[in-house]
Parts: sequence; structure tokens; C-alpha cells
Amino acid sequence: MEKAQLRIWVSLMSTRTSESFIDSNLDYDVVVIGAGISGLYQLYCLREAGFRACILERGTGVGGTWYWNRYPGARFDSESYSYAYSFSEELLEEWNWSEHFASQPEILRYLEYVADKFNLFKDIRFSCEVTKAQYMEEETCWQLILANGSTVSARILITALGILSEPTFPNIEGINSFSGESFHTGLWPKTPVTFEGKNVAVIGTGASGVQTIQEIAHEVRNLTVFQRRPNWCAPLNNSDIDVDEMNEIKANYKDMFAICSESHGGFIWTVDPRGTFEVTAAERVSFWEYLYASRGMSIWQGNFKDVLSDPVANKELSDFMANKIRQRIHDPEVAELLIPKDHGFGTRRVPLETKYYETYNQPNVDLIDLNRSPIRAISPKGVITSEGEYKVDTIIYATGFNAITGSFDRIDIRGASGQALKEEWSSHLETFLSVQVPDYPNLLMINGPQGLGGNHPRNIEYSVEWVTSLLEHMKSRNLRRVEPSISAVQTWSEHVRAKSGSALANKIDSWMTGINTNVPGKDKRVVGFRYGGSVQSYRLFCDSVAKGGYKEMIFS
Ligand code: NA7
Repeated sequence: MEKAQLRIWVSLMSTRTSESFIDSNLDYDVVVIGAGISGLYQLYCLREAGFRACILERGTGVGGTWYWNRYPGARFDSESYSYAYSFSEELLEEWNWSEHFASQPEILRYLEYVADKFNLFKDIRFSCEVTKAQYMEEETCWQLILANGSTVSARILITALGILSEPTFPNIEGINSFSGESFHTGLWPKTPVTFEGKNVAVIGTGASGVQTIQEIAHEVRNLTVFQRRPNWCAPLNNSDIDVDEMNEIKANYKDMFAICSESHGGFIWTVDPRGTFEVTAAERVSFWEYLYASRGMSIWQGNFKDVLSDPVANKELSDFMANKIRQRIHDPEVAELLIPKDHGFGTRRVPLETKYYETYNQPNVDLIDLNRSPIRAISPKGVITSEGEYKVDTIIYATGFNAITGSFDRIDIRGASGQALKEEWSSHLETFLSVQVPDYPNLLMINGPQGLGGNHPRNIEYSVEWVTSLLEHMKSRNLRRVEPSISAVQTWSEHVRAKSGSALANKIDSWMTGINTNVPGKDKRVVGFRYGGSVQSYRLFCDSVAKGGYKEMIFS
């Protein structure tokens, strides 16, 4: 071949390479951030579909939420088998759960087993914190900068960050001056922590606080719980699973997952089609007694159809739950402190408990009402409220997370016009299907804002498969760039707002409505922070986009 011809050929090839989805100049076709439940399955699917992919993970192991939340008593509040991956029959057959609601160590073992079984470890880079992600228009790729200064490039960036992965500490003066040990439930150390003989403070009574309190109350010398707002808790009713029961569960997996895809939130509990007042008072109470004695979220997710939307029905149920608390607590004043007065049952995330209320009957447990005596400061010796100082050896912050957008905010994500995603979202939070954001081409989110709540792994599997199909669509047609159209984003956001209408939960301050009093700017409820519709309506929308050839998205 003549030199001039060779030059033309090389230049043709390089044009051809740069015009195809696959570009060997890039480090990867797809980079996934996060090795939790979403990231692991995403890596598996990408590999099956023939993409060069890797996960960047800031921790030193897989598991995401279940890697970081190692606090005492951490466990599932969805049934273990309904929370597990469903994509592999072999995996379903092999894995045996020891409890209906597995504890964190067992969950982590499961996720490590999955990563090992599908040989995922080889493509996960641990201790890799992504600090910046910049979309490069000319190269049609994402350039990532890691905390160690190195860079990684990929055609597509998938975030699998989790919705509760940015722990927040309370905004209290002197928090760093404490001389004892202090922990956040969402950043629990791997090394064992003992409480024996110690005076311990727990700040926060959400799901993590409740699980921690009931677990350590028997071990500590004295436990002081600092409560701002009580939550409505329901009995977990956990129990062991023996071999026969596990075999029965395995035999019914297909039916169980079918129920999950037919239920509103992806759980195994489906809403009762009757209205609260369509039955007699005696039938109502007997149904609620049955649900109170049933496992997990039954009383929240399997209740009468109107209890989470009709204030009168909700009040009736809340009164039933309040009486349960009164029956279980010896001291009536303590009982009243533990009964929420500012929201009805099920309108915030319901912590599931095991003898949580009885904990407050123990002589070594005190409940401090922060509404009466707010925390003024943390001192070197403990917690100072308006009524005095509580000297403790250990402080546990069970103060929650900067939900959903918080994990994006910690990365400086810049789109095609150079705008920071954090700034973009601080003025208006809009997505397409919770998967894409205009001006951030080739950025795909698993369970981003405006996404489904409920039983996450069920939604994760669906979203990961949807995203993988989109990428296969692009690869097979040599499409290198994808971005949602503005009109598609508007249509989706209108749909999200419409679906946020009737649920009482949308009128209450909680992380589910975008509130976190410890984060500046997160003091106003965001309509459609999460998708309020059902699993079915979400999937119907996404399926129709895929079936219609992704007309709502702009490819080039
Ligand atoms: P949550 O549910 O957000 O709970 C956080 C708790 O911490 C809640 O009781 C808060 O009270 C309390 N909190 C937060 N900041 C403060 C300050 N500054 N002072 C006193 N108390 C404070 O987080 P979790 O980790 O328990 O659970 C998160 C999710 O994980 C849960 O919903 C399940 O889905 C699993 P507040 O209610 O705001 O008055």
C-alpha cells in the first residue's frame, strides 16, 4: 500500500472508530459507579451484553447500603427472599436464607456470594471514589476524575449510587469536641464495637435508630434516646426459616415474584380492595389485629385501600396503632411521647421493630423529648440539652441521610454545557423516567430522583434491564449519544406530579419528600421527589418508551 493510501486508510479507520459506539481509545464502554445491589446486577448485564464495563466503588467491598450500614441490629424489613435477586434461577436455588428478615452480616455474605458466583470482582475497582465527572462533547464520552487524581474515560456513565448513601450528621454545635466514641449508623466501622458497661446516647428514632436501640438496650449500662419526632413502628414478627420452609419458598418463587410485580410497591403484600369503612368496626379491628401479628410491612402495604390516602381512614388506623403502643409501655407519659402526633400511620417510612416499645420499660433506658428540651450542644462529655448535660461514653447518630440527590451532590457532575448537576437540581429537579437528565448526555441513573420507592431490588432489576436494552439499542445502531428531549422530560414530570396527588405521605416532611433539616436548602418538600405511582404504572411508561423505539430520546 502506498504511503498516501495508508494515510487515507488510517484516517478513514479512525473516523470509523470514532463514529461507532465502541471506541478503543476510551478506557471502557460503560463505567458504573457503585457496587451495591444495582451496580452488581448492572455489571452482570453489561457483561452479558458484550460491553467493556467496570464498577468504581469507594468502599473496599461490595454491598453498597449493606456494606456501610453495619450498625447493631441492621436487618431487612422486606422479606429476605422477596428482596433477593430474581434474575438467576440457579442463584435462587442455591441460596438459603436463615431468617424471614435477614441481618446485615447475612445480607453482605449473600451479595459477596453473588459477586463471586458471577465472577464480578475482577471488574470492580475498590477504594475508587469518583470526585468529578465531566461530559466531553467532542469525544462523546464521560471523563471521570478519582480521589487519587487518576482519570477514567467511558462512552456511558451509569450511576448506581443508592438512594440512602450520604449519611448526615446533625447540625449541632461542638459535635467534634466529644471525647468518647461516636458513630453514624450509616458509616459503621468494620471492627467490633462493644457497649457492655457503657453509657450510650442515641440521637434519632427512624428505622436505623429503632433497630439500634432495641438491639443494644440489653448490653449497655445506660441508654439515653434523644427523640425529636417519634415514628409509627410496626412489629417485624421475624422468625427463622428451616430447611422445609426454605424449600417451600423456593418452590413458590415464581408466584411470589409475580405478586411483587403486581403489588403497588413491589412487596409481597398487596392492598386489600376494601375500603376501611366498608366493613363493620369489629371486622376492621379483627383485620388490623391479624395484620399486626403478620410479618413485616403487611400492616403498611397490605391494608385497606384507603388508609394511606383518606385522612379519616388513616386516623382510625393511627388510633388503633396508638393504643397498641399504650398497651406495650408501662409509663403512660413515655407512651404518649412515643405516639406520633404530627403525622398519621404510614405517611412516613414505618420502622419495623422487635420489642422496641418494651425497651422503654427497661430501667436502664431513658427517653428524652427534644421538643421539650432541645439539644444545645455536644460537649466533650456528652449531650447538652436545655435541661442539662447527659454524660455518656458513646454517641450514636442515627440521623439519616441526604436522600436520593445527596449521593449525586458529592460528585461534581458537569454536563454538556458545563453546568453542575448539583446546581441544576437545586433550582428544579426533573428527569426522564428517573434515568436521564437533559444536558447530561450518556449519563444513565439507576433509581435516580423521581424514581420508584418500595422494594428496591425489584425496581432495580427492572431498571437495570431497561438501561441495558437501551444501550444494546445504541450499540447495534452505532448511536454514540443519548439525551432525553425537553418535551419528554416535561411529559414525564407531569406524570410524576399527577401520581403524587393522593398519597398522604406527600404532605408530610420526611426524606421521602426531600426534607433533611441538616442539609442547607433541603427544607422544602419537593413534589415528585420520588415517583408516587405504582410499580405497574412506572413500568408501563418505561415499556412504552422502549417499545416505541425510544422516540422520546435524542440519539446521534
Ligand atoms: P431517618 O428515617 O431519616 O431518621 C433520622 C432520624 O434522626 C429521625 O428520627 C430524625 O428526626 C432524627 N434527626 C435528624 N436530625 C436530627 C437532629 N438534628 N436532631 C435530632 N434528631 C435528628 O433515617 P434512618 O437511617 O433511620 O432510616 C433511613 C431509611 O433506611 C429508612 O426510612 C428505611 O427506608 C431504611 P426527625 O424525624 O427528622 O424529627
